[in-house]
Amino acid sequence: MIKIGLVGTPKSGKTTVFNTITKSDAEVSDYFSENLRPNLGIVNVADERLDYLAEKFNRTKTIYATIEYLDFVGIKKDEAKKELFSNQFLGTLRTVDALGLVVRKFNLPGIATNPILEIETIETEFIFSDLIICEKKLEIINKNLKHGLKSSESEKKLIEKCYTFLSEGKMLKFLNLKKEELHMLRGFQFLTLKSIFIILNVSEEIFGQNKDLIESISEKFDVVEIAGKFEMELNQLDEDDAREFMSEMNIKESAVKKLTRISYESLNLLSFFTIGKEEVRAWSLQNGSTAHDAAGTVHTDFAQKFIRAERYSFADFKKYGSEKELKSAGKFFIEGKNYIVKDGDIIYIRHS
Ligand SMILES: Nc1nc2c(ncn2[C@@H]2O[C@H](COP(=O)(O)OP(=O)(O)O)[C@@H](O)[C@H]2O)c(=O)[nH]1
Ligand SMILES: [Mg+2]
Repeated sequence: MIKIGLVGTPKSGKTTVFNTITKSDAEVSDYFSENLRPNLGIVNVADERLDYLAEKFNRTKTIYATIEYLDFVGIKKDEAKKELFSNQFLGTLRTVDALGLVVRKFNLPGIATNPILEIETIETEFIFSDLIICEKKLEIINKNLKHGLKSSESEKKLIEKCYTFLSEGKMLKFLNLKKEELHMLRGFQFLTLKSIFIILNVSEEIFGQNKDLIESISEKFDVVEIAGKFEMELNQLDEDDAREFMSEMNIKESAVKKLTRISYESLNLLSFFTIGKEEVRAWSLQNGSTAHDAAGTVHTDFAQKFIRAERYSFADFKKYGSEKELKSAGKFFIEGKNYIVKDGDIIYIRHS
């Protein structure tokens, strides 16, 4: 399951956004912002294609792909520098797949809004946090060298390169590291290597009026604009009423849909489907993955005992209507381990 961490400065509306998309009612208050454990919520990835398949195959269960959201405590300026991030906070934060940075563009009494500064603050904290890791690693390497213990020269060089880049105030994701280098760095779980996107949280009165700001943010990051509090309040209403309020405010896509889309985009994910005896199911997979990877996603055993994958595309299924018709049209394919899975593939894994 994909894990998205909601991060940001205190009172940027992280918990409000969390409540909006998970339809929960975690407390939005100062008290809870002292709570170190993040709020957790799981959200289905809506997909009309899967609904269509459930109906056509007459399956009683529809299992959507899911995203887990973690709503973290606010990050204050200089916290990382002073090594004030708790181990628990950092430990959990480092396990997420992508970071959704919630930025405030609504008024709070006595605090001005400055979205660009908020983004820079969090960037700086993450850079510091990674810098400290590099520093500690280099210390260990140098100490080992002094004691005549050899350590990998290429690793030392790589960490030094990262250290220098971070010292210049830049996130590692912009260093254009090679695949092997990324592999070597995997264990460090650097925050600035993670996918990161911006959730611009605005008050409903100014929704849709932030084009310039969004443009300047998007020079560096993917960004979505949502009216977090407004949409949270809509959770109390039934769907038709909520839709009407949304269209009055000219909000065309719900926050949860936007976040799903941007999560998939920034993690470069696709969806494939399986048709079981009782259920249709959607799975998420990184673009460029193979049929063997897909088998492993469904079940570790299926990857080990992989024989072949039978597959057809959703678009073809819609056109031809049945597996039989797909076969006679030559649109039902038998694939080996190395087949590159496409978005919308319907796959059956044959295994021993
Ligand atoms: N006007 C407005 N207020 C918001 C919005 N989102 C959050 N708030 C308010 O901002 C305060 C902090 O929100 P909270 O979600 O607890 O922020 P967190 O500290 O980032 O988790 C609360 O009083 C919220 O009601 C929004 O989109 N518009
Ligand atoms: Mg909060």
